[in-house]
Amino acid sequence: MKSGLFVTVEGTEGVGKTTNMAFVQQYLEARGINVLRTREPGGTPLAENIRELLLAQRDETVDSTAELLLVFAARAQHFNQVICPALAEGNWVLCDRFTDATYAYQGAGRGLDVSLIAQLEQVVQGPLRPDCTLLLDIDVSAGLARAGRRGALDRFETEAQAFFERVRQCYLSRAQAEPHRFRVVDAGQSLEQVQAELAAVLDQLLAR
Ligand code: Z5A
Repeated sequence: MKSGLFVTVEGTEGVGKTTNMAFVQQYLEARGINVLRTREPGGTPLAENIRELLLAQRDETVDSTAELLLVFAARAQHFNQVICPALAEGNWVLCDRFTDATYAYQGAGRGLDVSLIAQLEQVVQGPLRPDCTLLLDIDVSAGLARAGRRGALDRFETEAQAFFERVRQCYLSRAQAEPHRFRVVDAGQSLEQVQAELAAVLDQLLAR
């Protein structure tokens, strides 16, 4: 039985998820909330192994359906071993990417059938969805420029700009379709401005 709050953070390349996740965690903990910070793909030893398989550059073409099934295999392990128990204990779970990323990357990016993703979502998660999704949004070129300064690129980061445009549009249309769940933050602003917006959203969540 879930009693904590499930908060996810999403966005395209270079939006500053890692930077801002740390801020969100500190902000909540300073207000007395127990926060379990985790990420997808990953979050357990097995799921982290699957993450390595997914991100590694390789000569072999990765079949998109194989990629999708690996994403959900990692999610099943993480969801059942980590996310659900933490929520049941009353913790807030702060997760770096979740199933919205699958709709964005495997659905819009790779062009896989959205109904297949929805079926797998139902199999793995049942009715549980995030309570709040913080969507950090940035112009794709600006985000790629930021991400490019980090060094070696993983298998996703070598995709063409058009791929990330589709990913971004998918995130924005999901946010428009579910305004009660999503909070869209303009990640092209200065870090101080981004974090001021995030703090306002967190204050609303805390007041619930
Ligand atoms: N994936 C998938 O395909 N399907 C799925 O279902 C899931 C995932 C769950 C790994 O994810 C890949 O998995 C991902 C999709 C796929 N594709 N890729 N790549 P990831 O989340 O681990 O990887 P990431 O997207 O690279 O996230 P990241 O490491 O958190 O990067 P980031 O969002 O760009 O954050 P950052 O490193 O904090 O920021 C980037 C740089 O910008 C850094 O130098 C910051 O100092 C700087 N920055 C941040 N904010 C600002 C502001 N406001 N101003 C100026 N500079 C800033």
